[in-house]
Amino acid sequence: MQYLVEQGSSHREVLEKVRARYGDAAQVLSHRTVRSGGFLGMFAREGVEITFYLKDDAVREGEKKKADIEDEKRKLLERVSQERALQEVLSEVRSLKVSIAESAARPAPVEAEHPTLSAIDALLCDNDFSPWYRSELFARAHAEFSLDALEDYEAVEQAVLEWIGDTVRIPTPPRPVKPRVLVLVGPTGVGKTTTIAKLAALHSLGIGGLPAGTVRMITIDSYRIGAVEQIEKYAGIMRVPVSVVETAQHLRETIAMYRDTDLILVDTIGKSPRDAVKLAEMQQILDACGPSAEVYLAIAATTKTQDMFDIFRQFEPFRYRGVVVTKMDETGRVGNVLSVLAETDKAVAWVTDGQKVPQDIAPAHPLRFLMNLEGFRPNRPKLEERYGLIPR
Ligand SMILES: Nc1nc2c(ncn2[C@@H]2O[C@H](COP(=O)(O)OP(=O)(O)OP(=O)(O)O)[C@@H](O)[C@H]2O)c(=O)[nH]1
Ligand SMILES: [Mg+2]
Repeated sequence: MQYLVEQGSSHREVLEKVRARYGDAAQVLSHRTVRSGGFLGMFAREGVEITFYLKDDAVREGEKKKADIEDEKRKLLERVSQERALQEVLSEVRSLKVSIAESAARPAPVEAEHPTLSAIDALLCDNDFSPWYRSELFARAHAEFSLDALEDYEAVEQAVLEWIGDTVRIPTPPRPVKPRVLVLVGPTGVGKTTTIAKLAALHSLGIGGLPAGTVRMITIDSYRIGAVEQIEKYAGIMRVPVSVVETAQHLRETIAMYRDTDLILVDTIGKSPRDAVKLAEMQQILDACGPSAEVYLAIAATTKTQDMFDIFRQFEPFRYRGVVVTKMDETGRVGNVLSVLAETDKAVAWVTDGQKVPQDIAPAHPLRFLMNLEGFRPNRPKLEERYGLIPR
């Protein structure tokens, strides 16, 4: 225990000093009268000296407080460093997310270790083939080519082109019905009306794989400014009649009225694939076309792969029997179209490659895609042997 001493002129003064400094912890042990000051024992003044000690628990209390403060400090520091660590983790997670997104955008690495496969992989990337499609091709290349065989670049390139061509599925000819009702759905501005006009012209002339016959166009697009004028203009040029309808019921009646027509082509309003309400209205329109109506989804070749997947999925409830790929002339890269078609197992019925009506449309054929691929050198005669000549 530690003893402490304090002096002052009176007992009260000393006690106040002690209390002020140590509070209740100070326990007075003794006090005595002392003489202080003066010179050689003369003129000294009388005073009081108090001896005291500090209570143990007070010391402990003090120490505890000190320890608590230290503890608090330590906890605070820990919290700060945890917080910092958390921030670091969060920032790492953020950068990881970014790099995952980037690597998803970038084609995934495939096993393209052989120079031939690396070169072909680079071409596939250039042509916007999806990572899934590329990895399928490479799995097949690994299964079918030995290391020696991979040395023959042209043979591998040719085989890959054939495998790509094999994934292009053309719809089987529909059951003959009269009238054949063909409906085109799809996002806004992809070329539905133009395609309807092209098909109408081909059919009335009996070219492009469509038998000659009577044709009528029906449009339900009376909302968009200029939509009716657009199709009426085509109708006038090609001498194909057109009807404008406004409701599903009106459409049903119009189809019934023209049941002797060979082909009725129904042009619909462009739908944003995100507009669920409008898509529901579309279902009523399709129901009005009858159970044997053939629905085709028009999609622009310039659409980004992921958007194309979304569009295919959004229009899925309409059970389209095939796809029309439009605006093929606007891109040299059709790997996106081929990947999405293959991945969703959809058939492609026609391709369009320009604004001219009716010239810029043709029935789909594997070679139309294969001959369009950037950087590949397709052996046309060999491919024609496999897929037949491109129909005119
Ligand atoms: N380059 C190119 N342009 C095309 C093709 N098909 C259509 N277009 C053009 O694309 C634009 C839109 O065509 P529309 O036929 O009006 O498209 P839509 O899908 O009917 O549009 P909405 O009815 O508004 O949804 C027009 O300028 C067409 O000339 C094509 O194959 N290639
Ligand atoms: Mg239109």
